[in-house]
Amino acid sequence: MADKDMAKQVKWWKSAVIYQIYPRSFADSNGDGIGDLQGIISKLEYLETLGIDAIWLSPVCRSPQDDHGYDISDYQDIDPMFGTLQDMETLIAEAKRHHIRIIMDLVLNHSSDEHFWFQEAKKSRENPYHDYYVWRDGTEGEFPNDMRAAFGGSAWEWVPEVQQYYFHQFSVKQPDLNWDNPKLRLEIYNMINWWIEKGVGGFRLDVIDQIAKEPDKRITANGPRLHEFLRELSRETFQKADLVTVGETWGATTELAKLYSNPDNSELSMVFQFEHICLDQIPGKEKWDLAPLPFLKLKEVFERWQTQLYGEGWNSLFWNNHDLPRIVSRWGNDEKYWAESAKMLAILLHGMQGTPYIYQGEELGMTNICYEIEEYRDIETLNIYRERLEKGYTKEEIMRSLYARSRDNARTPMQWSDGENAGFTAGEPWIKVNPNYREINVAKQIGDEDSIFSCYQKLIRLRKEYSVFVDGIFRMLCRDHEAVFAYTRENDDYRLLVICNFFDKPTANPLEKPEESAKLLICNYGDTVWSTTLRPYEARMYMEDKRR
Ligand code: TEU
Ligand code: CA
Repeated sequence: MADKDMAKQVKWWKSAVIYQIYPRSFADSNGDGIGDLQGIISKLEYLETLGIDAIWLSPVCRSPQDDHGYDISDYQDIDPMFGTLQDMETLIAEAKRHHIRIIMDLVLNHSSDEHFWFQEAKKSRENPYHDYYVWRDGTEGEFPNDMRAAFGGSAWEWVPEVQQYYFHQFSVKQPDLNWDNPKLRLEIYNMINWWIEKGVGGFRLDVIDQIAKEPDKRITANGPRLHEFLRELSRETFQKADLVTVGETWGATTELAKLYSNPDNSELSMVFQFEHICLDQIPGKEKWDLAPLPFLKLKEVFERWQTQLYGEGWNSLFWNNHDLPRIVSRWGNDEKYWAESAKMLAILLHGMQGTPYIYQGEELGMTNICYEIEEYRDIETLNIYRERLEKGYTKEEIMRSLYARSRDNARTPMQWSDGENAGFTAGEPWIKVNPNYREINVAKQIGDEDSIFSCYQKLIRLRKEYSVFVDGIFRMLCRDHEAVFAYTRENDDYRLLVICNFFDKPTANPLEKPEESAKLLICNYGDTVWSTTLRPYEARMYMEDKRR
C-alpha cells in the first residue's frame, strides 16, 4: 500500500494522546468547591498547549454521587453540580475549536438505585422495568450466595416490596443491569446514539467486561454472552461514526484483548488492561494487602502486550487513572528524584505502541497524599477502613494501606498555582488539596523547559512527528537486566531506542552507543552525551533515520 493510502486507513486515535479529567477535582468555576464543566472550558487552552487530542471525561451525568458519578440516575442529563446540558454542548463545541474531542464515560454495568428504571423495578415483580435488573428469590437474611461487592459487604440487597434480592457488584446504590433483557439493551443504544448526535468523540466503557454476569455460576467478568453483547452494542451505535472506544477490562488477557480490539472494528478500539498495575497484588488477597513491586515481571508484562497485540489489536498505555495511586509515588520516587523519575516513567510509556492516556496532574508529577481518616471521601476507602477495623487490623496498618492504595490519592484537586487552594477553587474544596501544591503546580512548570509538563508536551509532539511511534514493531533489549528497561521500535524508515534506569542508584549502561547519526530526542538529565553509566532514573530516547 502506498504511504498516502496507509495514512488514510490509520484511525485518528492511533496517533492521539488522550487526557483524563476527573471533573470534581479539575477546576471549579463558581466557588462551591467542586470542579465543573465551565471550569473545564476555562482550561481548554491549557490542554491545547499540552497538545492532547481528546479528553476522557469521568461521568458528569445526573447522579446522587454515591460513587462520585459512577452511579447514574439519568444518562441523558448533566448533574447540576457540574452544570447543564447546555454547558456540555458548549464544552463539546469549544473543545472542538481547540482541536480536542470529548470522550464520555459510559457506566452500563449498573445504574443508580435512584434511576427511574430501578425506582419502577422495585415496585413489583410484574413491573415492566423489573427485569432491567438482576433479581433472585430468597428469604430476608439468607443471601442467594456469598458473593461480595467490590466496596465491601454482600453483593445482594433485599427489597421487601418484591420479596427478592437484587445483585450489585459495587455499592448498594449501584444495582447491576440485566443485559440479557433486549429491551434494556435497546434503551442503552438509543441513549448512546443520542450522545453521538451531540458530537462526542467517543466513549470509555466502565467495567464493560462485567456486563454479562451470571451470579448463579458466580460469573462476573467475561461471561459467556459478553462478546455477543459487545458486537451488538458496537453495530448499533459506535460503528456508525468515527469514534474511539475504550473498555475498562480488569479481566483481560492478550487473547481476549485481540477480540475486544480486533482491527475489524467489530467491538471496541482498545481496552484498559491492568496486568502491569496489579503486579503487587497477592493472588487471593485484597488490594489493601501490600507487596513489593517486581521489576522483571513488569518488563515481562509490557513485552507480552506489546508483541502479542502487534497487528492484531491495539494497546492503551497508562500508568494512572482516578482509581489508582499516583505513579511517581509508586514506581517512581516522590522525594529526591521526583522530577527525574516522573519524566522517566513518561518517556518509557510514551515510546510504546498504543494510545497513551495522561491522568490529570500526571503531567505535573502530582503525588500521593496522606490524609487523616476524616479527610478521605471515597466510598471504597471509607468502607474498607470500617471493615478492617472490625476485622481487628490496627489503625496504623490500615492507614499504611490507604496511603499506598486509596483512590483518593488520585482525586486531590488539580494543582494550578501556588495560590490559595492551589487555584482549584475560590471556596472550600470538597477534598483537601495536597499541601505540596506550593512546589508542584501548573504555573511553575508551564514556561519551564526542564519541567515535567514540558517533558510530556514534548513527548506528545514527538508522537505526531514520527510514524514509528504508531506502527513500529517493539523489541525488548536486555530482558534480564535487573535495573534497566530498554527497547526499540522499528519500521521501514526509523528506529527508535528507549533506555531507562528504573531505580535510584546509578547502574552500568548495558547498551552499545547508538549510531553517530542517531538523534537524541529527549532525556531527563541536562547533558546529552552517551555515557557508560546511567544515573538514577535516567531515561533517553534516540531516533535513527534509516533512510539517511
Ligand atoms: O472501576 C472498576 C473497579 O473494579 C475498580 O477499579 C474499583 O474502582 C476499585 O479500585 C476496586 O478496588 C470502575 C470505575 O473506574 C470506578 O471509579 C467505579 O467506582 C467502578 O467502576 C464502579 O462503577
Ligand atoms: Ca463548581
